[in-house]
Amino acid sequence: MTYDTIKAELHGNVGLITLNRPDSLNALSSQLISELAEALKRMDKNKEIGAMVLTGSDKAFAAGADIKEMQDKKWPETFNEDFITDEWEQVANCRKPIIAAVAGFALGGGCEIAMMCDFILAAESAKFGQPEIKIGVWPGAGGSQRLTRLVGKSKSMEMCLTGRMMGSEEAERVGLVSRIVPDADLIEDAINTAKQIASMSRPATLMIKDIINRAYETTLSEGIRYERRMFQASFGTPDQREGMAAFVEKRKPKFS
Ligand code: DAK
Repeated sequence: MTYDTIKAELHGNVGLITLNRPDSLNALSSQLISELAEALKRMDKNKEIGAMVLTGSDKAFAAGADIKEMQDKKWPETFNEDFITDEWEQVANCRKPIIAAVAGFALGGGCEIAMMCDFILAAESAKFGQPEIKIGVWPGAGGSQRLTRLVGKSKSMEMCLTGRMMGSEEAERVGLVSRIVPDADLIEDAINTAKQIASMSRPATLMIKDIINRAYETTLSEGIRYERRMFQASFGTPDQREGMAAFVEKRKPKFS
């Protein structure tokens, strides 16, 4: 399948999606978001794929929603048509793990899309921000909520109220990104990390994503209870028997 605003490729059992509107720093137009949602849905359903990587260019992961496209919109049309909601949420709704590989700008909706992924690998050049305040609005795709949960109230308030950008070192220090890698190694590192995940037991990867995300939606005691029940259920999978037998027999597991 080919697209106009993104590239979608397979690297073995990993799906790689590259945002591809270089003239506008990968501004997230409605066409781009539709194509991204479509490609992610396909990859999520494709049994061959175990994990996905979402990336942009070396200049920009994405500089936000397309301001030129949305500048003339009016309320209540935005409200009545639930302005660009469904397809944006597809990133967060994938069941398989998605890694955001971010170089350059990840701003506004770009930062929000990166935070919808399961973790962020940052190139040294990465810059994150929620600069909507500078154009007279505020985050609309989860930025105020996800950024606050990831980096805390003080940092999130400062970022959203001033629109300042956060570089990769600060982003790693405050827990927004999992690791920093040299720009030249970003894609290879992200694909190798995704391949490592894709080589594990599929039910285990889906379950881990599910139980960690539960931590954001419930109390500690309910989350622990959910994790325990799910752990008990792991004994119903062939991969549990294979993984534990392989450990005892000192060999590599062959997950089904
Ligand atoms: N939209 C449209 N075009 C953009 C753009 C954007 N967000 N960002 C950059 N571009 C375009 C520029 O207009 C320019 O185009 P030409 O003038 O060449 O035609 C080209 O990309 C290169 O940009 P610059 O010339 O500005 O490049 P610089 O290196 O000087 O500056 C920059 C880079 C990233 C600092 C700057 O471009 C910038 O500040 N960009 C805007 C960043 C921003 O404000 N982002 C937040 C947008 S609001 C929602 C979902 C999502 C959202 C809301 C609701 N729902 C689900 C309800 C999200 C909202 C947003 O993201």
